[in-house]
Amino acid sequence: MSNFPSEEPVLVTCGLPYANGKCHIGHLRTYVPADIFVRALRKQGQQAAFICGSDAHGTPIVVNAEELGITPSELVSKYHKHFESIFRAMEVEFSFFGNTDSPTNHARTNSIVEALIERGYVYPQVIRLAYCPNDNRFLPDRYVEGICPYCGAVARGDECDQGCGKHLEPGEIKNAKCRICGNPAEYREQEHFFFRLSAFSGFLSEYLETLGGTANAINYAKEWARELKDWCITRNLEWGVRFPGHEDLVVYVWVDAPIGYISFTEEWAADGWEKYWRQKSRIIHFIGEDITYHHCIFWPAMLKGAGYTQPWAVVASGMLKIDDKKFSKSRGYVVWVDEDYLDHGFHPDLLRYYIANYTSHTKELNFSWKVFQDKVNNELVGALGNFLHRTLHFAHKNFGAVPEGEVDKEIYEKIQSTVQKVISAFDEYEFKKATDEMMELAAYGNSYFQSKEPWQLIKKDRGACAHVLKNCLQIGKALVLLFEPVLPGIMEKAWRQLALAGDVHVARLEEALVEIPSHELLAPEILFSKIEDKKIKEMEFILDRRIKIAMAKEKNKLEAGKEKAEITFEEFQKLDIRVGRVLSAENIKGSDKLLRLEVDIGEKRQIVAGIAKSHAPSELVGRQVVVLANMKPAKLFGVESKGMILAADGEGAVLLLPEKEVKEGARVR
Ligand code: B3M
Ligand code: ZN
Repeated sequence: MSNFPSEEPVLVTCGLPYANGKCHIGHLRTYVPADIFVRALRKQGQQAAFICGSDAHGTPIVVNAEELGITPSELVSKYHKHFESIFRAMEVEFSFFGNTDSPTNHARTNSIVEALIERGYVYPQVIRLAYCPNDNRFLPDRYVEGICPYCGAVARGDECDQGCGKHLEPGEIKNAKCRICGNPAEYREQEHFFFRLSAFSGFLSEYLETLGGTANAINYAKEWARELKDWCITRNLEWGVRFPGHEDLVVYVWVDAPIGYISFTEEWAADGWEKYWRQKSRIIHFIGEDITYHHCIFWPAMLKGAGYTQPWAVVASGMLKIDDKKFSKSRGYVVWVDEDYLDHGFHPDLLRYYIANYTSHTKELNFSWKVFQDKVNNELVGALGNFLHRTLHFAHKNFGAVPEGEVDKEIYEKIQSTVQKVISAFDEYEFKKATDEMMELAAYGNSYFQSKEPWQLIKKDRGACAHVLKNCLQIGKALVLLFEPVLPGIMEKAWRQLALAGDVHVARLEEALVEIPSHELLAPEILFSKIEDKKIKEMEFILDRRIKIAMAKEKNKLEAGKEKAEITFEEFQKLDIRVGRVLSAENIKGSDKLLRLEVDIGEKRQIVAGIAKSHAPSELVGRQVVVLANMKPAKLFGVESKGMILAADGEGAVLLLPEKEVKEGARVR
């Protein structure tokens, strides 16, 4: 028995992307499977609303806007548009894509917070908060950096993002430093407001027994529900939803962000939203597993407290890796959906398939261009594309139409059992299993075609050959219906090539068992093409270069940040710095960085300098340079070096020059 269609209305949501940066594959790990799931529901005759929107508030937005010198609202509007257009391009089709700064969300948040206050679930308390005496302000969430009190990792504000992943309450972080000026923070007292999460411990323990979704979310949540701390739900910020009655406070972003799910439903269906949020319904949240606590603990408690319907399932995706390294924008391990994928002409469906099929939804997904190429070439081109194309091509060439005649019972049974397995895999949010089953039907089709040898049969028995092709075309129809949720764009083309009427996105899965009608066929076009090695090399080069640039930046930042200890004038006087003139220069064999120079510094010196990447030997000869003459001699690549050429960090090494020519050997002091 399948879970769908159900009597209760179904609402699927995706975690709201912060509107503060571009969309990368890490985001898609949640959005693509959610979109596949919704399309699969519709294929089973289940109506479903699909809701998402930009997360416009909180310090992730404010800090980034401040760094860019624009207003939070400008930042949000820029990235809101960006996400909308990427989702459209990736065929992630939300019923509604809202913005948490909308008047509806302000109003809904107010009404929920007021309900919680009225019911006694919110109380004031004076707490100690990080405060920067230099910038004269409190330091909420991402404005502060320090050490996680639970695991000792470097953490920011409200989250131990590099270590244990715990949510951190204001004031909890150790060794707090201001992120604006870098100075140590002080602690100051102020009144804030708390949500009485601890009062929901009993409710949550029971609720989590019934909550559906993936085990990675539910099991963790059950552990956490045993011991709950109240949550501080107010912040000292200008940008956000005002806390009722307090002009200087806004609500914590994790209050108004999930409420966005409700207000977007309201904006989408003004009269219809209550059937999802006030009555029995199936609310299914797709999220990244790092925000499980917010969705399985905090959010259901808030909904319960304010009298709203709680989620029916929480589906948490595992994290993303790039080339087996932890995903990291700052370290360059990132694949941007526009500039690294769509802009290179890759079809969105290929990446959708990769995301669905690489591994189970709850496991870590590794993205590498090589594996991407293999999966596209072997599975989409080699199995699915091959079957559809050879079938269509052969049928068109020899019959010009879908042949008349019956489809074998055995073929229907195979299709039927595949459909069943795919549906039960979707019921368990097992997108890999579902797509593996679909691919298995393509493989079955290929071996059926191969074993029947229609290219021989056509010469001997045209009728028998037509029968084989009819069976293949029926399998083709089933494949297109099955794959539509995963490959909506390409399956739309295939549907037309099969001369099928109506809209493939609306057609139901049960039609897979309805005989394909004998329409005329047009010459089929190629549906999937192989990705060349050259293209993959290019993509790997782009990723590699980004990682290298990020590493260099990181190194420079570290070095720039290192304050050197003071020295005395006597210590400075120990340096023998002189102006010299380059007499000769040449590359050193075996090294692409080093040059061997002969420099006149009042005496002739041989110096090895690491400047080959930025300077050709010929452009150096005759130039004046500045040399540290009493550098301890060293051997580099077997060449002795007595002295060091001075240069500034910049684009490569930037050599120092005296303001005007001086005599060789002139001292620098
Ligand atoms: N904006 C993004 C994240 O932490 C955050 C999600 C909100 S969902 C209500 O993944
Ligand atoms: Zn930690």
